[in-house]
Amino acid sequence: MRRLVAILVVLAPALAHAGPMTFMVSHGAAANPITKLGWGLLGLSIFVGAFIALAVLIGIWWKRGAGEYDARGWPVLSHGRNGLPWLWIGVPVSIVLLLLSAIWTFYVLGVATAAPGHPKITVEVIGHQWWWEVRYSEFGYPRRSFETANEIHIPVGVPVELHLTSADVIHSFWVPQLAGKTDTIPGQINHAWIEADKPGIYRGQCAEFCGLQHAHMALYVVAQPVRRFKAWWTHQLQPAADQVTGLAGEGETVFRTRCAICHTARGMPGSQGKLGPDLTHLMSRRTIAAGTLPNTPGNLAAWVSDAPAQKPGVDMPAEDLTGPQLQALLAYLKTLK
Ligand code: HEC
Ligand SMILES: [Cu+2]
Repeated sequence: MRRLVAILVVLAPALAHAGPMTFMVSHGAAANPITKLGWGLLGLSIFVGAFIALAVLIGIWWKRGAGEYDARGWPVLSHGRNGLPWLWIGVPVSIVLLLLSAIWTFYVLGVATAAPGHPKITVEVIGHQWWWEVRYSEFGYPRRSFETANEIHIPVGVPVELHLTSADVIHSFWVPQLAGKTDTIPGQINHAWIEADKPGIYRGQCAEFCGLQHAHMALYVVAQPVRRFKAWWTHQLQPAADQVTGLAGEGETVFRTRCAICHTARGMPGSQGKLGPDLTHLMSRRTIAAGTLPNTPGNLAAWVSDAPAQKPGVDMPAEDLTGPQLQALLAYLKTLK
């Protein structure tokens, strides 16, 4: 009993809302039908398994030796009074249960793929080895847009349409509490939608093996009340701070020469690199390197000086920066709020 309580205490956060990644509890209209289906089919399977086990046990203990036997002592399949009625009941019941499960599954597939009505917000998500590029753009004119990485903000209670594709190999976008899996395939745009019914941070993960660092390709969906989401949006639209001076100014020069070839700090001339994540608002993100490290000054320094040590195989090279260069660079990165 005490052990059971201990297990429940350990499991509790997984069952509570917006804890670690879990497919057992969902938090939005796109994921709820899938979760219900999952529990429903699990319940049905348990029931059928238990029923069959029970029938077998009854057959063994209760009707043991009750059938007819041939000359060699082998049982003769009974078509008599006992066997046939069960056949007539068992086959239709199985057919009906399987058909209902199939119909339920197809219904859920339909709900899970088709967004309700016209989405107010569309977000482009592009899988890379091994991070997620996220692009937002405004409807209307002028059509301003911004990019971020590994962190998707959405307003609570609003369906958000996702346009999913990949820059290299096939990945799969999966935030189990908010939606089912959708593959990201190079040269093809797949549509999916997510909606969160509660504010919270929902973890997601690439769900299609995509190379060495597949396990380090996480993302977070941050669901916020509409007002806070709008504030975030307005902030993200702003370019990187210009006019940085002092140590950060020196760091900007290092950034321009060593990093800008792969990274963008929007607004900084000559920084339009596309190979790595957009860093314009790097400091507003909770993690770096696709959920691999919390975004702390120490982790940032470790990452910038030797990224492959943190994530072997990554496309970002180890930079042989001098101590002062690294300090200046970090001071500059801190201005990317
Ligand atoms: C050859 C291209 C390349 C160069 C040069 C490069 N990076 Fe990167 N960088 C990447 C890639 C690719 C990633 C994504 C790695 C991942 O998460 O798997 C990345 C990730 C990052 C991240 C984490 C961003 C996030 O939101 O997860 C930071 C910070 C960063 N780089 C800073 C720098 C700095 C500073 C420099 C210059 C010293 C630099 N990079 C040079 C390619 C590059
Ligand atoms: Cu992947």
